[in-house]
Amino acid sequence: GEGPLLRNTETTLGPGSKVTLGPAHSSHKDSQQAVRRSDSALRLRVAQWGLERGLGPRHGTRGSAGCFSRTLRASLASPQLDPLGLPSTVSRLPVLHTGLRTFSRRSALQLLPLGLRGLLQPNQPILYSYFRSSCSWRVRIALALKNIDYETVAINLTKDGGQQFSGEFQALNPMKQVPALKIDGITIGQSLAIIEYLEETRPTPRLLPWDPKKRAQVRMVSDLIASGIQPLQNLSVLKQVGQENQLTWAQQAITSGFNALEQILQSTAGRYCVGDEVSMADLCLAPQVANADRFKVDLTPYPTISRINKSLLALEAFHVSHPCRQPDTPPELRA
Ligand SMILES: N[C@@H](CCC(=O)N[C@@H](CS)C(=O)NCC(=O)O)C(=O)O
Repeated sequence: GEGPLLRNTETTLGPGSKVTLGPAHSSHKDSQQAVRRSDSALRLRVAQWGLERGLGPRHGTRGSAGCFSRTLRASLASPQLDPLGLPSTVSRLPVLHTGLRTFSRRSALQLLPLGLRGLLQPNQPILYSYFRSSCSWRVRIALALKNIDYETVAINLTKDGGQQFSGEFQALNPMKQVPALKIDGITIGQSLAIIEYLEETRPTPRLLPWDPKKRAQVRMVSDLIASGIQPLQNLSVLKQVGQENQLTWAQQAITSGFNALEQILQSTAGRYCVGDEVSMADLCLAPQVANADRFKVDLTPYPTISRINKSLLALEAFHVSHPCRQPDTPPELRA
């Protein structure tokens, strides 16, 4: 069974995503004994800790669980306790989790205690995606930030008259649009619904701020792009507009949206769209700027949009999910 330390340990996710452990370990000596007595119970506890926070099986965070375990063991064996009597490294777990994104999948798996490997059966999500689709890119960024392993099924929007129109794909997404994400036994269409689902089931790192006002601002910026700009310059609309009008149509849609967005961001932005934390709004922004580039929109009137976009493109999650680095990116567009 569990040692006294483990039985008494409660974890909660507080504001600012800090992890706090409830009843403290009675002493460092107890902690060490608990580690010796119940290393396997500790592993289970760690697995449960991760599961409660949506970091468990199918979430591509196998390495995180290993990292939690390793960190816990290391910290329990170390004399450095914080003022609450908690191993100081424990309270920094989410940071460590975030840092884990630098591990390769293979090495992350190696970190996992053997006992957990059996628990964590891979049941990988499938992303139906097109390399150039800005809405697919939004979701790819979320998956990368949250360190979720997934498989890409490419839906080529132009080949064969558009693979989104195939009966097989329509069964998955009757809107005949990418992205769609098959995850946890359901298939979800609409990029923002997908991102919010990921946020609710895999909350680390968070993409919606705790503060309701900031959260509203994140949703305002996201909706401005996802409802106010992108649909107007989407492929199906451009087809209706006709070849000769496409460029001016798309430029007009993006420009009028960006005029509003630039003004809004001047009051909401820090380093990113809302304050200094990457949020869902940023997941919408960078792909929309890429579309603006494609349609040769002059970005000089949008210094805030341009500055934020530059910061975002420097982040690993935006880099790996970029249209020029996808399994279906044609060789001539690869970078
Ligand atoms: N609101 C949807 C929009 C999806 C969408 O417009 N997808 C585009 C690519 S970014 C698409 O599949 N277009 C195919 C078409 O227009 O035929 C979302 O956010 O997921």
